[in-house]
Amino acid sequence: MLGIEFVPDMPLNDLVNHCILAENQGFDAIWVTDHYNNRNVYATLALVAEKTKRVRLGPGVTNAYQIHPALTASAIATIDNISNGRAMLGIGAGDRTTLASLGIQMDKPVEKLKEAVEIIRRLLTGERLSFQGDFFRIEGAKLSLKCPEIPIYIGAQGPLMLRTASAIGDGVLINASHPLDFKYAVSQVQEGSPKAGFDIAAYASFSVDLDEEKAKKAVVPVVAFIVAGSPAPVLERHDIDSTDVDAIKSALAKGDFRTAFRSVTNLMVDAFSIYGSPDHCIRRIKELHEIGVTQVVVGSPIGPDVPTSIKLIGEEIIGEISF
Ligand code: F42
Repeated sequence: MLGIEFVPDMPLNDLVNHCILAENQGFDAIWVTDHYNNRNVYATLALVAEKTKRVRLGPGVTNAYQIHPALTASAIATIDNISNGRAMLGIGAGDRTTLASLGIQMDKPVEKLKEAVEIIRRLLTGERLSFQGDFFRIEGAKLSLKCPEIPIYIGAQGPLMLRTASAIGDGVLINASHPLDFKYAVSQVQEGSPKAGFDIAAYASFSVDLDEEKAKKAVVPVVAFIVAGSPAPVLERHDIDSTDVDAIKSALAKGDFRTAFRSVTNLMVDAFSIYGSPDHCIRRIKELHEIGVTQVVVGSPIGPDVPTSIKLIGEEIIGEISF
């Protein structure tokens, strides 16, 4: 399965046009990111649902710190209604920096997510729910619509979250691009005894163009931010030198993007993105599939020119992917 990620930081007309193009080019799924500073994820999804016919769609990913699970259940059920049953829900811990900027502390993310997912699932079945958890207390809540079939995907990178995703989810969205990271992640997911048909999605930073250098240039800024936010074990897995990482972090902290982007090494670009010609991207996607990945989500930046890259994926890549 091939999905695509859009960040609603652009005029919605543009985003919707990209989605229509992606659907016409044969993509199976559209994931819209959720950050309060961008256009609202459900308003965006409602518009995309209206203008598309076949693709599955959902937030990739929302969280239970900013939005109560009952509201998430109601919002995704509404998207399911508008799209005639095409909704999927991506939910994760939430972005630590974004939460901090709203004064929200991310305590016990795994336990909180488990409660949230249970509440969402039960409300989506139409149950009148009373629930006494450590984080949420609910007395006789009931939705006026029910959609028990909506698949729930968990955004996960850490070992505990990956194992939890396979225990409570229908799929997992793993923010990574390199086979080494997926060898590790898939082993963790398998430890959690995933149900049959569990979808392991690679939420990858992706840039495709006929000109490899152009593809690389487009992905470097994204990689700089990924490197700056990656935990030490992930950087060590790729033999990335901590002094190289510090150079990027301090430049980003000063707002010196030129220096930050110039400090991104080839090793970093290879570790944290899938980029280059269609043939190279096909090889990488196949490698991930051999490890156990069942959906690749083409994530930011997609390419130096988004519509051109979507067409290139439709014309040259999708036909070569058999899962
Ligand atoms: N975040 C957003 O805010 N918006 C997005 O649109 C978004 C998209 C997205 C897509 C794919 C994806 O994989 C992630 C995405 N994210 C997005 C980020 C997401 O919200 C999370 O920040 C990210 O997935 C967190 O990754 P993580 O699996 O590493 O989990 C964190 C919380 C972590 O530290 N996990 C550790 C682990 O091993 O899994 C363990 C944490 C732990 O042990 N917690 C315990 C507990 O109960 O939670 C106890 C600790 C305590 O507090 O005492």
